[in-house]
Amino acid sequence: MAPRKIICTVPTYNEAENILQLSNELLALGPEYEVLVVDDDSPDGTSPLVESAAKDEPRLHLLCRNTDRGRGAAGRDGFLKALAMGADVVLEMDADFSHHPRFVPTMVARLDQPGAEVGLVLGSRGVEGGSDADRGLVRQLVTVLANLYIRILLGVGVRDCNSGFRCWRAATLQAIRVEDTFSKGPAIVQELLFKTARAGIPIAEIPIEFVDRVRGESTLTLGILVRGYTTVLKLRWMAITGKL
Ligand SMILES: Nc1nc2c(ncn2[C@@H]2O[C@H](COP(=O)(O)OP(=O)(O)O)[C@@H](O)[C@H]2O)c(=O)[nH]1
Ligand SMILES: [Mg+2]
Repeated sequence: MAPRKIICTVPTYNEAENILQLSNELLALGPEYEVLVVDDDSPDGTSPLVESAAKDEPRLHLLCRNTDRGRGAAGRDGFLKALAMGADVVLEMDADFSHHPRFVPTMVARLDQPGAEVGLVLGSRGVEGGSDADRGLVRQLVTVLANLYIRILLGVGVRDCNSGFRCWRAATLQAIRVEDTFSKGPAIVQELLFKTARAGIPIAEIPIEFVDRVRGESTLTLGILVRGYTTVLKLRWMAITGKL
């Protein structure tokens, strides 16, 4: 197989307790792996921590952002930088070990599988062998309904529409014009999924075991969740009116 560059992009906000261990585990997957941390100048000093570790590790990179804070904007900038660095494959994942590095090689390998070529691989809780964090019944119901809502509204066939653990062929990010991404928050996950499906690019799902974060705090709030669901409506509307 031709040598290639696999860049794992990790958006961070206050992940000083997780980021170095995560990047070490990712870099240990093989010499073709690089890590790009996209930090929004976290008050807990995530950026200086990564900057200092990167001095001794040429495969570790930091993109520190000072304006336009948000999971979506950071995700977009991470993708753009990874493309500019010459990545062939780009991963996106959370810093909190909810998305475990041990699943990454299987996701990357799925891109190489012979047969119908896929352009995006999802780390999925919704396919056989995958599992979600141990949550109460209400949370599980919300997840099922949210996936149903997105699948119906956006007409995408995948089981885990909200997974932020993804492996992209660089060509897919270019084809969907990732530079035009407008979601500032976590709704970027649905926006890019929709754009990929609409472009007719085949998507595969690989089962993962999703666990809740152990260290640090989630930035997810009810407000962010609701905004995400209105973005899904907006995406549908844009598609209907030909603005997408
Ligand atoms: N750069 C950046 N990263 C963020 C922001 N908000 C969340 N993140 C990161 O995005 C990932 C997912 O966020 P998390 O708080 O774990 O959300 P949850 O998994 O939905 O509870 C984590 O790696 C966070 O550090 C942000 O505003 N900017
Ligand atoms: Mg998380």
